[in-house]
Amino acid sequence: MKLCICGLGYIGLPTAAMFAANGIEVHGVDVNSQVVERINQGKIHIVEPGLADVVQKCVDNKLLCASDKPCFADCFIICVPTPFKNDNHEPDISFVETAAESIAPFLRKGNTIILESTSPVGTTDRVAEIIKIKRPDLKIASESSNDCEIYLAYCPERVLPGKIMEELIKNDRVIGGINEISAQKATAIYKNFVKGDILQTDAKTAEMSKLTENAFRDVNIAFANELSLICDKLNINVWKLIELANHHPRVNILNPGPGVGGHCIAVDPWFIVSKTPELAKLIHMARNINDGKSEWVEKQVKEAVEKLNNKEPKIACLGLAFKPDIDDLRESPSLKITFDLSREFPSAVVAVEPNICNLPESLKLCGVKLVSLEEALVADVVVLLVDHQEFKTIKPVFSDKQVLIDTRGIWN
Ligand code: SAJ
Repeated sequence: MKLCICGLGYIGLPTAAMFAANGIEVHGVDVNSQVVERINQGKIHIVEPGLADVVQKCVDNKLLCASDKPCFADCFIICVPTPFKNDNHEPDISFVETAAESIAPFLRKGNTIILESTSPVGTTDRVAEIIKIKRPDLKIASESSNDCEIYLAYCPERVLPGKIMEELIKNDRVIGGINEISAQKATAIYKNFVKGDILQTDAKTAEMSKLTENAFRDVNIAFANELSLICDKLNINVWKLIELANHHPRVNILNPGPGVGGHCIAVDPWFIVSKTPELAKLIHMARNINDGKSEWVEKQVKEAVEKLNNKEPKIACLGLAFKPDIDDLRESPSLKITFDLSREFPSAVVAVEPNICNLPESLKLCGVKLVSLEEALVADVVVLLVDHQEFKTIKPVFSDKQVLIDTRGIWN
């Protein structure tokens, strides 16, 4: 069997490597020529534990190669991004559409197409439409019958960044076929490395299931963030409260923080909201609560600085990544808070981020300095934004004049 995987990012590359490590010939496609070049040298362009070794071995064994164009294969997997179109959080599926168009000339009878990109409900149908237009000579899977020449299924990824290589193998997977035979064909392909259960359904339910999983986590975190505001008002430690409540056998509340970041939980719920705005009230509200939490933290810092009555206050922001122990700053609430504070208090902000060597340009331009933890801990206002291991393992003592704003509850 030969696979062609379109999109070699955070999901496409680990998936390509996993298939290749299981003896399947994989042809990866990416529009970024530097990414293609790096992979063909056996190197990787993202940080993910355990991935580099597997890619190196598979490239050496000639089971994995990359190119800017698709090729003939037995199965095509689409793992391209689905960002927002505009500030209204409308999903942009144009990369999926372009990928579908690009593989169309290479399709042959008996091929399977699998969409993995997180997508609004109906996107797999849209892929079917594109292929039908481009290849009228082939019978594409349709809902009404199992009689087809091209099989098409939706199979979302569920892996947690930082644990991708482990979770790709052990997590259960949902596979939604346009028709039953497509779900079966796609299942057979993932069985090459997935040890978890493979649960078959239709394409729309599988699309909605991916969005539901992330929206569920977003709503749970929003509940925790709302509790954190209420507890602040009532002078109750919210982390101790949640710990106690979670002792109930049917309660499992997540942790509050400075807001929700990353490319999944803060994004996917909007795909539900934009499809059914009049119905997705709770999901929409959760998004607003989580985004509002970052503004609340900024307000806390501003109030603390005002109270200091110091003409040259120093503010230290601890952590810039979107979650602990990674170097990923994408959609990070900590990065946004640090940026906003540096605009409000020019030359007053220093940052600590143990997982990066260089600050992003946006922060440098605002005069933010990357400093050591030791240097940061003497600032007038210390804002703990990410519960990195380096911070969790210490218990600093602050003077009466210093203010600590601990958004993760590790030094409270
Ligand atoms: N966060 C909190 N409190 C918590 C847990 C998380 O504030 O108790 C924040 C984090 O700090 C971070 C954000 O939420 O800013 C998201 O982090 P995360 O670890 O919850 O999730 P992601 O975005 O790294 O990965 C999620 C996972 N989805 C679920 O757990 C339902 C992962 O399994 C998905 O594959 C991934 O989204 C994806 O690609 O969709």
